[in-house]
Amino acid sequence: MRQATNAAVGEDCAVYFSRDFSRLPAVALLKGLAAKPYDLTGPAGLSPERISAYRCGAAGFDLLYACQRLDDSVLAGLQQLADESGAVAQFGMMKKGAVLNRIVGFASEERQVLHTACRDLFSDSPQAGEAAAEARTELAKLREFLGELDSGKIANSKGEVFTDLVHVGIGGSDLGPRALYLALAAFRQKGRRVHFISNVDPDDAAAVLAGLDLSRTLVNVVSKSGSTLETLTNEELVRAAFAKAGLKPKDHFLAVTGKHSPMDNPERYLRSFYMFDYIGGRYSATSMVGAVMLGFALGYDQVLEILRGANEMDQAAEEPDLKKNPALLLALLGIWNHNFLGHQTVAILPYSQALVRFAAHLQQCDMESNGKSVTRQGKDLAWQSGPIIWGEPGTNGQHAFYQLIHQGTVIVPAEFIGFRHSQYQSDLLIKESTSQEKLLANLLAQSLALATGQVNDNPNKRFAGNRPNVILLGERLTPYSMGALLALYEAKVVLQGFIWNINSFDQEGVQLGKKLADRLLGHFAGRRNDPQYSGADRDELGWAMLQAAGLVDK
Ligand code: G6Q
Repeated sequence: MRQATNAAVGEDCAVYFSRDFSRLPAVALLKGLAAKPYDLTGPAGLSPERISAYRCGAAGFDLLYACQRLDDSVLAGLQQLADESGAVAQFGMMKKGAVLNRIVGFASEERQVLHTACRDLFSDSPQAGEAAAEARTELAKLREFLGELDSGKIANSKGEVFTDLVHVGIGGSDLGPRALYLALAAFRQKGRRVHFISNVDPDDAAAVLAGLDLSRTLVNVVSKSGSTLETLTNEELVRAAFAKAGLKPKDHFLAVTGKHSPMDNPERYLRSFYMFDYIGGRYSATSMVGAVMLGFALGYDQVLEILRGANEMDQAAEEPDLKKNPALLLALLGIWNHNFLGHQTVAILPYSQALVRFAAHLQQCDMESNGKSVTRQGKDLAWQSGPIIWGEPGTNGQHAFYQLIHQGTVIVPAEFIGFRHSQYQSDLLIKESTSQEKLLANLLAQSLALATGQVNDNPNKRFAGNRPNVILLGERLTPYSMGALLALYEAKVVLQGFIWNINSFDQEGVQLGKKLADRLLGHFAGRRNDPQYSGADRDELGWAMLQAAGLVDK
Protein backbone atom coordinates (compact mmCIF):
# COMPACT_ATOMS: atom_id res chain seq x y z
CA MET A 1 0.00 0.00 0.00
CA ARG A 2 1.12 3.52 -0.78
CA GLN A 3 2.66 5.54 2.08
CA ALA A 4 0.55 8.53 3.02
CA THR A 5 2.85 11.53 3.18
CA ASN A 6 2.63 15.28 3.38
CA ALA A 7 6.04 15.77 1.78
CA ALA A 8 4.50 15.60 -1.68
CA VAL A 9 2.30 18.56 -0.89
CA GLY A 10 5.29 20.83 -0.37
CA GLU A 11 3.71 22.66 2.56
CA ASP A 12 2.79 21.65 6.06
CA CYS A 13 -0.99 21.53 6.15
CA ALA A 14 -0.88 21.04 9.94
CA VAL A 15 -0.27 24.76 10.29
CA TYR A 16 -3.98 25.21 9.63
CA PHE A 17 -4.95 22.74 12.34
CA SER A 18 -4.33 25.36 15.03
CA ARG A 19 -6.38 28.10 13.37
CA ASP A 20 -9.38 28.08 15.64
CA PHE A 21 -12.48 29.55 14.07
CA SER A 22 -13.45 31.65 17.08
CA ARG A 23 -10.06 33.34 17.22
CA LEU A 24 -9.93 34.43 13.58
CA PRO A 25 -10.18 38.24 13.28
CA ALA A 26 -12.84 37.85 10.55
CA VAL A 27 -15.11 36.11 13.04
CA ALA A 28 -15.16 39.13 15.38
CA LEU A 29 -15.81 41.38 12.39
CA LEU A 30 -18.69 39.22 11.11
CA LYS A 31 -20.20 38.95 14.60
CA GLY A 32 -20.44 42.73 14.66
CA LEU A 33 -22.06 42.81 11.21
CA ALA A 34 -24.53 40.10 12.20
CA ALA A 35 -26.02 42.37 14.88
CA LYS A 36 -27.94 44.12 12.09
CA PRO A 37 -28.26 41.81 9.10
CA TYR A 38 -29.36 43.14 5.73
CA ASP A 39 -33.13 43.66 5.50
CA LEU A 40 -34.61 42.07 2.37
CA THR A 41 -38.14 43.26 3.16
CA GLY A 42 -37.65 47.02 3.00
CA PRO A 43 -38.63 49.05 -0.08
CA ALA A 44 -35.11 48.82 -1.53
CA GLY A 45 -34.28 45.47 0.05
CA LEU A 46 -34.36 43.43 -3.11
CA SER A 47 -33.72 45.56 -6.19
CA PRO A 48 -33.27 44.39 -9.79
CA GLU A 49 -29.67 45.67 -9.54
CA ARG A 50 -29.01 43.51 -6.49
CA ILE A 51 -30.50 40.44 -8.19
CA SER A 52 -28.27 40.84 -11.22
CA ALA A 53 -25.15 41.74 -9.21
CA TYR A 54 -25.31 38.90 -6.68
CA ARG A 55 -24.55 36.05 -9.07
CA CYS A 56 -21.58 33.74 -9.32
CA GLY A 57 -20.98 30.99 -11.85
CA ALA A 58 -18.76 28.04 -12.73
CA ALA A 59 -18.95 24.71 -14.57
CA GLY A 60 -22.35 25.54 -16.06
CA PHE A 61 -24.06 26.60 -12.81
CA ASP A 62 -25.15 30.06 -11.68
CA LEU A 63 -25.50 30.72 -7.99
CA LEU A 64 -27.99 33.55 -7.37
CA TYR A 65 -27.58 34.88 -3.85
CA ALA A 66 -29.44 38.20 -3.76
CA CYS A 67 -31.94 36.66 -1.31
CA GLN A 68 -29.34 36.31 1.45
CA ARG A 69 -29.24 38.67 4.41
CA LEU A 70 -25.93 40.28 3.54
CA ASP A 71 -24.32 43.18 1.73
CA ASP A 72 -20.87 43.93 0.32
CA SER A 73 -19.33 44.47 3.76
CA VAL A 74 -20.43 41.00 4.89
CA LEU A 75 -19.12 39.53 1.64
CA ALA A 76 -15.76 41.18 2.32
CA GLY A 77 -15.80 39.73 5.86
CA LEU A 78 -16.58 36.26 4.48
CA GLN A 79 -13.72 36.56 2.01
CA GLN A 80 -11.46 37.49 4.92
CA LEU A 81 -12.72 34.43 6.81
CA ALA A 82 -11.91 32.18 3.85
CA ASP A 83 -8.42 33.68 3.59
CA GLU A 84 -7.61 33.57 7.30
CA SER A 85 -8.72 29.95 7.65
CA GLY A 86 -6.74 28.95 4.55
CA ALA A 87 -9.79 27.11 3.21
CA VAL A 88 -8.90 27.23 -0.47
CA ALA A 89 -5.20 26.59 0.20
CA GLN A 90 -6.18 23.45 2.10
CA PHE A 91 -8.47 22.39 -0.72
CA GLY A 92 -5.48 22.60 -3.06
CA MET A 93 -3.35 20.57 -0.64
CA MET A 94 -6.13 18.01 -0.36
CA LYS A 95 -6.14 17.54 -4.13
CA LYS A 96 -2.38 17.02 -4.12
CA GLY A 97 -2.56 14.32 -1.47
CA ALA A 98 -2.13 15.97 1.94
CA VAL A 99 -2.94 13.77 4.94
CA LEU A 100 -5.97 15.75 6.10
CA ASN A 101 -7.98 12.91 7.61
CA ARG A 102 -6.38 13.10 11.05
CA ILE A 103 -6.65 14.45 14.58
CA VAL A 104 -3.20 15.62 15.68
CA GLY A 105 -1.89 13.85 18.78
CA PHE A 106 -4.64 11.20 18.90
CA ALA A 107 -5.22 7.88 17.19
CA SER A 108 -7.02 8.67 13.92
CA GLU A 109 -7.28 7.44 10.34
CA GLU A 110 -4.18 9.38 9.12
CA ARG A 111 -5.24 9.27 5.49
CA GLN A 112 -5.08 11.32 2.37
CA VAL A 113 -8.36 12.63 0.96
CA LEU A 114 -8.31 12.03 -2.77
CA HIS A 115 -11.82 11.62 -4.14
CA THR A 116 -10.96 14.45 -6.56
CA ALA A 117 -8.27 12.21 -8.10
CA CYS A 118 -11.03 9.94 -9.51
CA ARG A 119 -11.82 12.69 -11.97
CA ASP A 120 -8.43 14.36 -12.32
CA LEU A 121 -8.04 12.59 -15.66
CA PHE A 122 -8.35 15.26 -18.26
CA SER A 123 -4.96 16.94 -18.12
CA ASP A 124 -1.47 15.59 -18.77
CA SER A 125 -0.32 16.29 -15.23
CA PRO A 126 -2.92 15.25 -12.67
CA GLN A 127 -2.38 16.86 -9.26
CA ALA A 128 -2.34 13.56 -7.39
CA GLY A 129 -0.42 11.55 -9.96
CA GLU A 130 -0.44 8.12 -8.36
CA ALA A 131 -4.08 8.20 -7.26
CA ALA A 132 -5.19 9.42 -10.69
CA ALA A 133 -3.18 6.57 -12.23
CA GLU A 134 -5.00 4.09 -9.98
CA ALA A 135 -8.32 5.63 -11.05
CA ARG A 136 -7.32 5.22 -14.71
CA THR A 137 -6.44 1.57 -14.19
CA GLU A 138 -9.86 0.83 -12.70
CA LEU A 139 -11.61 2.80 -15.44
CA ALA A 140 -9.74 0.82 -18.09
CA LYS A 141 -10.93 -2.42 -16.44
CA LEU A 142 -14.47 -1.08 -16.38
CA ARG A 143 -14.34 -0.04 -20.03
CA GLU A 144 -13.20 -3.51 -21.03
CA PHE A 145 -15.89 -5.18 -18.93
CA LEU A 146 -18.67 -2.96 -20.31
CA GLY A 147 -17.42 -3.62 -23.83
CA GLU A 148 -17.67 -7.35 -23.21
CA LEU A 149 -21.21 -6.95 -21.90
CA ASP A 150 -22.20 -4.89 -24.95
CA SER A 151 -20.66 -7.32 -27.41
CA GLY A 152 -22.26 -10.32 -25.73
CA LYS A 153 -18.86 -11.83 -24.86
CA ILE A 154 -20.09 -11.82 -21.29
CA ALA A 155 -23.61 -13.22 -21.17
CA ASN A 156 -25.63 -15.62 -19.04
CA SER A 157 -25.41 -19.40 -19.31
CA LYS A 158 -27.99 -19.36 -22.14
CA GLY A 159 -26.02 -16.73 -24.03
CA GLU A 160 -28.55 -13.99 -23.24
CA VAL A 161 -27.48 -10.44 -22.41
CA PHE A 162 -27.82 -9.06 -18.92
CA THR A 163 -30.69 -6.61 -18.56
CA ASP A 164 -30.67 -5.82 -14.82
CA LEU A 165 -28.12 -5.02 -12.17
CA VAL A 166 -28.71 -5.08 -8.43
CA HIS A 167 -26.40 -2.71 -6.54
CA VAL A 168 -25.88 -3.94 -2.96
CA GLY A 169 -24.27 -1.47 -0.57
CA ILE A 170 -25.10 0.97 2.21
CA GLY A 171 -24.20 4.50 3.35
CA GLY A 172 -21.55 5.93 1.07
CA SER A 173 -21.71 2.75 -1.01
CA ASP A 174 -25.39 3.39 -1.72
CA LEU A 175 -26.60 6.98 -1.30
CA GLY A 176 -24.41 8.83 -3.81
CA PRO A 177 -24.59 6.12 -6.50
CA ARG A 178 -28.36 5.81 -6.05
CA ALA A 179 -28.87 9.59 -6.21
CA LEU A 180 -26.83 9.73 -9.42
CA TYR A 181 -28.65 6.80 -11.03
CA LEU A 182 -32.06 8.32 -10.32
CA ALA A 183 -30.85 11.73 -11.48
CA LEU A 184 -29.65 10.30 -14.80
CA ALA A 185 -32.24 7.61 -15.50
CA ALA A 186 -33.29 9.66 -18.55
CA PHE A 187 -29.92 8.73 -20.12
CA ARG A 188 -30.17 4.98 -19.51
CA GLN A 189 -29.14 2.59 -22.27
CA LYS A 190 -32.03 0.69 -23.79
CA GLY A 191 -32.79 -2.56 -22.00
CA ARG A 192 -30.77 -1.76 -18.84
CA ARG A 193 -32.28 -1.28 -15.38
CA VAL A 194 -30.67 -0.91 -11.96
CA HIS A 195 -32.09 -1.78 -8.53
CA PHE A 196 -30.71 -1.11 -5.07
CA ILE A 197 -30.62 -3.13 -1.87
CA SER A 198 -29.16 -1.36 1.15
CA ASN A 199 -31.12 -1.91 4.35
CA VAL A 200 -30.59 -5.01 6.46
CA ASP A 201 -34.40 -5.12 6.68
CA PRO A 202 -35.08 -8.42 4.85
CA ASP A 203 -38.03 -6.79 3.10
CA ASP A 204 -35.64 -4.54 1.16
CA ALA A 205 -33.98 -7.51 -0.58
CA ALA A 206 -37.22 -9.48 -0.85
CA ALA A 207 -39.06 -6.65 -2.60
CA VAL A 208 -36.24 -6.10 -5.12
CA LEU A 209 -35.69 -9.79 -5.86
CA ALA A 210 -39.40 -10.47 -6.30
CA GLY A 211 -39.59 -8.56 -9.56
CA LEU A 212 -36.44 -9.88 -11.25
CA ASP A 213 -35.45 -12.51 -13.78
CA LEU A 214 -32.28 -13.53 -11.94
CA SER A 215 -30.89 -15.38 -14.93
CA ARG A 216 -30.42 -12.02 -16.68
CA THR A 217 -29.33 -10.10 -13.59
CA LEU A 218 -25.88 -8.99 -12.43
CA VAL A 219 -25.27 -8.25 -8.75
CA ASN A 220 -22.78 -5.55 -7.86
CA VAL A 221 -21.68 -5.89 -4.22
CA VAL A 222 -20.09 -2.64 -3.07
CA SER A 223 -18.24 -2.34 0.22
CA LYS A 224 -14.97 -0.52 0.74
CA SER A 225 -14.26 -2.34 3.99
CA GLY A 226 -15.72 -5.63 2.77
CA SER A 227 -17.02 -6.16 6.29
CA THR A 228 -20.24 -4.15 6.61
CA LEU A 229 -22.96 -6.16 8.35
CA GLU A 230 -25.82 -5.00 6.13
CA THR A 231 -23.99 -5.52 2.83
CA LEU A 232 -22.54 -8.92 3.70
CA THR A 233 -25.92 -10.09 4.98
CA ASN A 234 -27.68 -8.89 1.83
CA GLU A 235 -25.00 -10.45 -0.37
CA GLU A 236 -25.69 -13.80 1.29
CA LEU A 237 -29.47 -13.35 0.86
CA VAL A 238 -29.04 -12.62 -2.83
CA ARG A 239 -26.53 -15.46 -3.31
CA ALA A 240 -29.05 -17.81 -1.71
CA ALA A 241 -31.75 -16.61 -4.14
CA PHE A 242 -29.41 -17.32 -7.09
CA ALA A 243 -28.55 -20.76 -5.76
CA LYS A 244 -32.25 -21.49 -5.29
CA ALA A 245 -32.87 -20.51 -8.90
CA GLY A 246 -30.14 -22.98 -9.98
CA LEU A 247 -27.74 -20.17 -11.00
CA LYS A 248 -24.04 -19.89 -10.20
CA PRO A 249 -23.42 -16.65 -8.26
CA LYS A 250 -19.83 -16.51 -9.57
CA ASP A 251 -21.25 -15.95 -13.08
CA HIS A 252 -23.37 -12.99 -11.95
CA PHE A 253 -21.65 -11.28 -9.00
CA LEU A 254 -19.32 -8.29 -9.23
CA ALA A 255 -17.36 -6.78 -6.36
CA VAL A 256 -16.25 -3.24 -5.66
CA THR A 257 -14.06 -3.19 -2.59
CA GLY A 258 -10.80 -2.10 -1.00
CA LYS A 259 -7.61 -4.02 -1.83
CA HIS A 260 -7.01 -6.74 0.78
CA SER A 261 -10.50 -6.38 2.29
CA PRO A 262 -12.34 -9.61 3.21
CA MET A 263 -14.27 -9.18 -0.05
CA ASP A 264 -11.09 -8.94 -2.12
CA ASN A 265 -11.42 -12.46 -3.40
CA PRO A 266 -11.73 -12.44 -7.20
CA GLU A 267 -12.43 -16.20 -7.13
CA ARG A 268 -15.94 -15.48 -5.87
CA TYR A 269 -16.79 -12.82 -8.46
CA LEU A 270 -17.17 -12.47 -12.20
CA ARG A 271 -15.13 -9.23 -11.93
CA SER A 272 -13.61 -7.26 -9.06
CA PHE A 273 -13.00 -3.52 -9.05
CA TYR A 274 -11.11 -1.52 -6.45
CA MET A 275 -11.51 1.66 -4.49
CA PHE A 276 -8.80 2.98 -2.23
CA ASP A 277 -8.45 4.00 1.40
CA TYR A 278 -7.84 7.63 0.44
CA ILE A 279 -11.45 7.89 -0.82
CA GLY A 280 -14.05 8.29 1.93
CA GLY A 281 -17.31 6.38 1.48
CA ARG A 282 -19.52 9.47 1.27
CA TYR A 283 -17.18 11.03 -1.29
CA SER A 284 -16.90 7.86 -3.37
CA ALA A 285 -19.71 8.19 -5.93
CA THR A 286 -17.25 9.04 -8.73
CA SER A 287 -14.96 6.11 -7.90
CA MET A 288 -15.76 2.53 -8.91
CA VAL A 289 -18.36 2.63 -6.11
CA GLY A 290 -20.66 4.55 -8.46
CA ALA A 291 -18.95 3.98 -11.79
CA VAL A 292 -19.59 0.24 -12.20
CA MET A 293 -23.35 0.57 -11.74
CA LEU A 294 -23.52 3.83 -13.73
CA GLY A 295 -21.42 2.31 -16.52
CA PHE A 296 -23.86 -0.61 -16.79
CA ALA A 297 -26.85 1.76 -16.86
CA LEU A 298 -25.57 4.68 -18.92
CA GLY A 299 -22.50 3.41 -20.76
CA TYR A 300 -18.83 4.23 -20.31
CA ASP A 301 -18.88 7.56 -22.17
CA GLN A 302 -21.54 8.97 -19.89
CA VAL A 303 -19.49 7.95 -16.84
CA LEU A 304 -16.65 10.00 -18.31
CA GLU A 305 -19.03 12.93 -18.73
CA ILE A 306 -19.91 12.77 -15.02
CA LEU A 307 -16.20 12.78 -14.19
CA ARG A 308 -15.54 15.64 -16.59
CA GLY A 309 -18.23 17.82 -14.97
CA ALA A 310 -16.97 16.98 -11.48
CA ASN A 311 -13.40 17.78 -12.51
CA GLU A 312 -14.40 21.17 -13.86
CA MET A 313 -16.10 22.07 -10.58
CA ASP A 314 -13.10 20.76 -8.59
CA GLN A 315 -10.93 23.17 -10.53
CA ALA A 316 -13.34 26.06 -9.94
CA ALA A 317 -13.25 25.28 -6.21
CA GLU A 318 -9.57 26.26 -6.15
CA GLU A 319 -10.36 29.87 -7.08
CA PRO A 320 -9.60 32.05 -4.01
CA ASP A 321 -12.09 34.83 -4.91
CA LEU A 322 -15.48 33.87 -3.46
CA LYS A 323 -17.27 35.83 -6.17
CA LYS A 324 -15.88 33.41 -8.76
CA ASN A 325 -16.12 30.19 -6.75
CA PRO A 326 -19.69 28.92 -6.17
CA ALA A 327 -18.59 26.12 -3.83
CA LEU A 328 -16.67 28.53 -1.61
CA LEU A 329 -19.49 31.06 -1.70
CA LEU A 330 -22.09 28.43 -0.81
CA ALA A 331 -19.86 27.27 2.06
CA LEU A 332 -19.48 30.83 3.38
CA LEU A 333 -23.17 31.70 3.00
CA GLY A 334 -23.92 28.57 5.01
CA ILE A 335 -21.49 29.71 7.71
CA TRP A 336 -22.99 33.22 7.74
CA ASN A 337 -26.48 31.79 8.28
CA HIS A 338 -25.41 29.13 10.77
CA ASN A 339 -22.65 30.64 12.90
CA PHE A 340 -23.56 34.33 12.72
CA LEU A 341 -27.35 34.48 12.17
CA GLY A 342 -27.95 31.37 14.29
CA HIS A 343 -29.98 29.21 11.86
CA GLN A 344 -29.68 25.53 12.72
CA THR A 345 -30.83 23.83 9.56
CA VAL A 346 -30.63 23.94 5.75
CA ALA A 347 -33.26 22.72 3.30
CA ILE A 348 -32.08 21.43 -0.09
CA LEU A 349 -34.99 21.96 -2.48
CA PRO A 350 -34.37 20.67 -6.02
CA TYR A 351 -36.97 21.67 -8.60
CA SER A 352 -36.15 18.53 -10.55
CA GLN A 353 -37.91 15.26 -9.84
CA ALA A 354 -34.79 13.40 -10.98
CA LEU A 355 -32.94 14.78 -7.93
CA VAL A 356 -35.38 12.94 -5.66
CA ARG A 357 -32.57 11.30 -3.60
CA PHE A 358 -30.00 14.06 -3.90
CA ALA A 359 -30.94 15.65 -0.57
CA ALA A 360 -30.57 12.23 1.09
CA HIS A 361 -27.08 11.92 -0.34
CA LEU A 362 -26.17 15.43 0.82
CA GLN A 363 -27.57 14.65 4.23
CA GLN A 364 -24.89 12.00 4.57
CA CYS A 365 -22.16 13.92 2.81
CA ASP A 366 -22.69 16.99 4.98
CA MET A 367 -23.86 15.63 8.34
CA GLU A 368 -21.42 12.72 8.52
CA SER A 369 -18.58 15.00 7.48
CA ASN A 370 -19.32 18.05 9.58
CA GLY A 371 -21.33 16.68 12.51
CA LYS A 372 -18.27 16.96 14.76
CA SER A 373 -17.52 18.35 18.24
CA VAL A 374 -13.72 18.49 18.36
CA THR A 375 -11.09 20.39 16.39
CA ARG A 376 -8.34 18.76 14.39
CA GLN A 377 -6.24 19.09 17.53
CA GLY A 378 -8.81 17.18 19.56
CA LYS A 379 -10.08 20.21 21.52
CA ASP A 380 -13.78 20.72 22.24
CA LEU A 381 -15.32 23.08 19.71
CA ALA A 382 -16.34 26.46 21.08
CA TRP A 383 -18.41 27.17 17.95
CA GLN A 384 -21.10 25.42 15.96
CA SER A 385 -20.12 22.88 13.31
CA GLY A 386 -22.46 21.42 10.66
CA PRO A 387 -26.18 22.22 10.51
CA ILE A 388 -29.07 19.79 10.00
CA ILE A 389 -29.56 19.06 6.30
CA TRP A 390 -32.82 17.83 4.80
CA GLY A 391 -34.99 18.34 1.75
CA GLU A 392 -37.36 17.10 -0.94
CA PRO A 393 -38.06 18.12 -4.51
CA GLY A 394 -40.33 21.07 -5.30
CA THR A 395 -43.06 21.66 -6.24
CA ASN A 396 -44.12 18.65 -4.11
CA GLY A 397 -42.62 20.19 -0.97
CA GLN A 398 -44.72 23.32 -1.48
CA HIS A 399 -47.81 21.25 -0.78
CA ALA A 400 -46.24 19.74 2.31
CA PHE A 401 -43.70 21.46 4.60
CA TYR A 402 -43.24 24.91 3.03
CA GLN A 403 -45.84 26.35 5.44
CA LEU A 404 -43.23 26.12 8.20
CA ILE A 405 -40.53 27.56 5.99
CA HIS A 406 -42.71 30.61 5.26
CA GLN A 407 -44.46 31.22 8.56
CA GLY A 408 -42.98 28.91 11.20
CA THR A 409 -40.95 30.11 14.16
CA VAL A 410 -37.80 28.32 12.93
CA ILE A 411 -35.93 30.01 10.12
CA VAL A 412 -34.81 27.52 7.48
CA PRO A 413 -32.23 28.79 4.98
CA ALA A 414 -33.08 27.17 1.66
CA GLU A 415 -30.94 26.09 -1.28
CA PHE A 416 -33.06 25.83 -4.41
CA ILE A 417 -31.69 23.86 -7.38
CA GLY A 418 -33.21 24.13 -10.86
CA PHE A 419 -32.55 23.67 -14.56
CA ARG A 420 -33.67 25.85 -17.45
CA HIS A 421 -34.55 22.85 -19.60
CA SER A 422 -36.13 19.50 -18.78
CA GLN A 423 -34.34 16.18 -19.30
CA TYR A 424 -36.83 14.44 -21.56
CA GLN A 425 -37.94 17.62 -23.38
CA SER A 426 -41.41 16.14 -23.37
CA ASP A 427 -43.67 19.02 -22.42
CA LEU A 428 -46.88 20.77 -23.47
CA LEU A 429 -48.21 24.30 -23.51
CA ILE A 430 -51.15 24.20 -21.12
CA LYS A 431 -52.86 27.50 -20.27
CA GLU A 432 -50.14 29.54 -21.94
CA SER A 433 -47.19 27.94 -20.16
CA THR A 434 -45.21 24.71 -20.34
CA SER A 435 -44.75 22.43 -17.32
CA GLN A 436 -41.07 23.40 -17.21
CA GLU A 437 -42.07 27.08 -17.05
CA LYS A 438 -44.53 26.29 -14.27
CA LEU A 439 -41.77 24.47 -12.38
CA LEU A 440 -39.29 27.34 -12.74
CA ALA A 441 -41.86 30.04 -12.01
CA ASN A 442 -42.63 28.27 -8.75
CA LEU A 443 -38.96 28.01 -7.84
CA LEU A 444 -38.32 31.73 -8.45
CA ALA A 445 -41.58 32.72 -6.73
CA GLN A 446 -40.69 30.75 -3.60
CA SER A 447 -37.31 32.43 -3.42
CA LEU A 448 -38.88 35.90 -3.69
CA ALA A 449 -41.70 35.13 -1.25
CA LEU A 450 -39.27 33.85 1.40
CA ALA A 451 -37.03 36.88 1.03
CA THR A 452 -39.51 39.74 0.79
CA GLY A 453 -42.49 38.42 2.76
CA GLN A 454 -45.85 40.16 2.73
CA VAL A 455 -47.48 42.81 4.88
CA ASN A 456 -51.11 42.16 5.86
CA ASP A 457 -53.53 43.50 8.46
CA ASN A 458 -54.59 39.93 9.14
CA PRO A 459 -51.75 38.49 11.30
CA ASN A 460 -52.42 34.99 10.01
CA LYS A 461 -51.75 36.12 6.45
CA ARG A 462 -48.58 38.00 7.29
CA PHE A 463 -45.25 36.74 5.94
CA ALA A 464 -42.27 38.08 7.85
CA GLY A 465 -39.81 37.56 4.98
CA ASN A 466 -36.04 37.81 5.50
CA ARG A 467 -35.81 34.02 5.11
CA PRO A 468 -32.46 33.52 3.41
CA ASN A 469 -32.18 31.39 0.30
CA VAL A 470 -30.04 30.82 -2.78
CA ILE A 471 -30.80 29.47 -6.22
CA LEU A 472 -28.45 27.17 -8.11
CA LEU A 473 -29.38 27.14 -11.76
CA GLY A 474 -28.03 24.93 -14.54
CA GLU A 475 -29.00 24.47 -18.20
CA ARG A 476 -30.14 20.85 -18.07
CA LEU A 477 -29.56 17.91 -15.75
CA THR A 478 -27.10 15.78 -17.76
CA PRO A 479 -24.25 13.44 -16.74
CA TYR A 480 -21.87 16.41 -17.04
CA SER A 481 -23.95 18.83 -14.96
CA MET A 482 -24.74 16.14 -12.40
CA GLY A 483 -21.01 15.57 -11.95
CA ALA A 484 -20.49 19.31 -11.49
CA LEU A 485 -23.37 19.58 -8.99
CA LEU A 486 -22.08 16.64 -6.96
CA ALA A 487 -18.56 18.09 -6.85
CA LEU A 488 -19.90 21.52 -5.92
CA TYR A 489 -21.58 20.14 -2.80
CA GLU A 490 -18.62 17.91 -1.91
CA ALA A 491 -16.39 20.99 -2.10
CA LYS A 492 -18.85 23.08 -0.08
CA VAL A 493 -18.77 20.50 2.70
CA VAL A 494 -15.00 20.15 2.89
CA LEU A 495 -14.42 23.92 2.64
CA GLN A 496 -16.78 24.44 5.58
CA GLY A 497 -14.89 21.77 7.51
CA PHE A 498 -11.58 23.53 6.83
CA ILE A 499 -13.04 26.82 8.07
CA TRP A 500 -14.46 25.20 11.22
CA ASN A 501 -11.12 23.39 11.71
CA ILE A 502 -12.76 19.99 12.04
CA ASN A 503 -11.95 16.65 10.43
CA SER A 504 -14.63 16.25 7.75
CA PHE A 505 -13.31 12.86 6.68
CA ASP A 506 -13.85 10.45 9.58
CA GLN A 507 -17.08 9.17 11.20
CA GLU A 508 -16.30 7.94 14.71
CA GLY A 509 -19.86 8.84 15.72
CA VAL A 510 -21.28 5.78 13.97
CA GLN A 511 -19.17 3.29 15.96
CA LEU A 512 -20.90 3.16 19.36
CA GLY A 513 -24.30 2.15 17.99
CA LYS A 514 -22.68 -0.55 15.82
CA LYS A 515 -20.86 -1.95 18.86
CA LEU A 516 -24.01 -2.09 20.96
CA ALA A 517 -25.98 -3.70 18.10
CA ASP A 518 -23.30 -6.42 17.94
CA ARG A 519 -23.76 -7.01 21.67
CA LEU A 520 -27.55 -7.32 21.26
CA LEU A 521 -27.07 -9.72 18.33
CA GLY A 522 -24.91 -11.81 20.65
CA HIS A 523 -27.93 -12.16 22.95
CA PHE A 524 -30.09 -13.45 20.09
CA ALA A 525 -27.41 -16.05 19.34
CA GLY A 526 -27.12 -16.96 23.04
CA ARG A 527 -30.86 -17.44 23.35
CA ARG A 528 -31.01 -19.46 20.13
CA ASN A 529 -28.38 -21.90 21.43
CA ASP A 530 -29.68 -22.09 25.01
CA PRO A 531 -33.31 -21.39 25.98
CA GLN A 532 -32.12 -20.66 29.55
CA TYR A 533 -29.67 -18.00 28.38
CA SER A 534 -30.01 -14.60 30.01
CA GLY A 535 -27.93 -11.55 29.09
CA ALA A 536 -28.99 -9.63 32.22
CA ASP A 537 -25.76 -10.31 34.13
CA ARG A 538 -23.38 -9.08 31.44
CA ASP A 539 -25.52 -6.38 29.79
CA GLU A 540 -28.25 -5.11 32.08
CA LEU A 541 -29.45 -2.25 29.89
CA GLY A 542 -29.26 -4.14 26.59
CA TRP A 543 -31.17 -7.07 28.03
CA ALA A 544 -33.80 -4.74 29.53
CA MET A 545 -34.26 -3.11 26.12
CA LEU A 546 -34.76 -6.52 24.47
CA GLN A 547 -37.33 -7.41 27.11
CA ALA A 548 -39.16 -4.08 26.85
CA ALA A 549 -39.30 -4.53 23.07
CA GLY A 550 -40.86 -7.97 23.58
CA LEU A 551 -38.00 -9.76 21.81
CA VAL A 552 -36.99 -12.00 24.73
CA ASP A 553 -39.46 -13.28 27.26
CA LYS A 554 -37.64 -13.08 30.57
C1 G6Q B 1 -19.11 7.02 4.62
C2 G6Q B 1 -19.16 6.08 5.70
C3 G6Q B 1 -20.20 5.00 5.58
C4 G6Q B 1 -19.80 3.85 4.67
C5 G6Q B 1 -20.77 2.69 4.90
C6 G6Q B 1 -20.47 1.52 4.01
O1 G6Q B 1 -18.29 7.90 4.51
O2 G6Q B 1 -17.90 5.57 5.93
O3 G6Q B 1 -21.45 5.48 5.19
O4 G6Q B 1 -19.81 4.24 3.34
O5 G6Q B 1 -20.71 2.31 6.22
O6 G6Q B 1 -19.17 1.08 4.21
P1 G6Q B 1 -18.51 0.01 3.28
O7 G6Q B 1 -18.39 0.59 1.92
O8 G6Q B 1 -17.18 -0.28 3.90
O9 G6Q B 1 -19.42 -1.19 3.28
